[in-house]
Amino acid sequence: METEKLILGYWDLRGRAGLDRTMFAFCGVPFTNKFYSTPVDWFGKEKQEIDLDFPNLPYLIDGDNKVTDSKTIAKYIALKAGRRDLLGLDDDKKFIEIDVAYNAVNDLQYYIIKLVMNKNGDFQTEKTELFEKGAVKTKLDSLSKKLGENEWLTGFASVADVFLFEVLDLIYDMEPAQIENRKNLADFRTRFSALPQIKAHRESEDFRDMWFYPGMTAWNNTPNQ
Ligand SMILES: N[C@@H](CCC(=O)N[C@@H](CS)C(=O)NCC(=O)O)C(=O)O
Repeated sequence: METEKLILGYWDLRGRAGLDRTMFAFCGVPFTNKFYSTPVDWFGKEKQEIDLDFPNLPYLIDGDNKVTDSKTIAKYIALKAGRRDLLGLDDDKKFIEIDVAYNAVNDLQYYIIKLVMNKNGDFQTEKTELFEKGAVKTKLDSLSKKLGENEWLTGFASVADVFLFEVLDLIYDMEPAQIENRKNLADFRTRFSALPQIKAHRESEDFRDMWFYPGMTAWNNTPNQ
């Protein structure tokens, strides 16, 4: 019987590791956060010394298994939990459908991260463009259409739903109307966050609600900023 908890290394915030923490909670896999509070904590020494093929944050350590990339870590957690169904591994068609949806959500996250990382750009103008006419609008509309009246994005629970929740929650914190105006996405977000294991996680010490470090991005957790 394994007793050692999996270790998730990341900054002391939500960021990209939110997906993995939510996935741990969704699958009921215990884990320990290893927080890096300052750049020097990670870049100073540990990044050079840690035994990872591609040193980065987040990383996951499970005994001899060492994994990087937030999206791959989420898949590893599903496997660890014996939830191959969450990856569609029981059916080729499902596997592809989930992966397409997972990557669509990844695109959405990419647009938002790119926007907030551009500290010296015209944040308000770029945000309005992206949200009202650009790539964020298009992708949210497609995700809303794909979800339709279903409970889950592809019709059955998958890793794509966990990622969708994370990114919808980020957009909600940034611009609540973007989610509120798409009723099925708003209902999905409410439903997912009310799942007992997700609610418990969000009230636990493992949860972080700060998306980015203040001062390092064009946006921090204030709605409509
Ligand atoms: N594709 C990677 C991107 C990882 C990444 O960009 N990590 C950022 C934080 S979100 C970082 O600060 N990495 C530390 C480093 O570059 O060593 C993932 O999704 O995990």
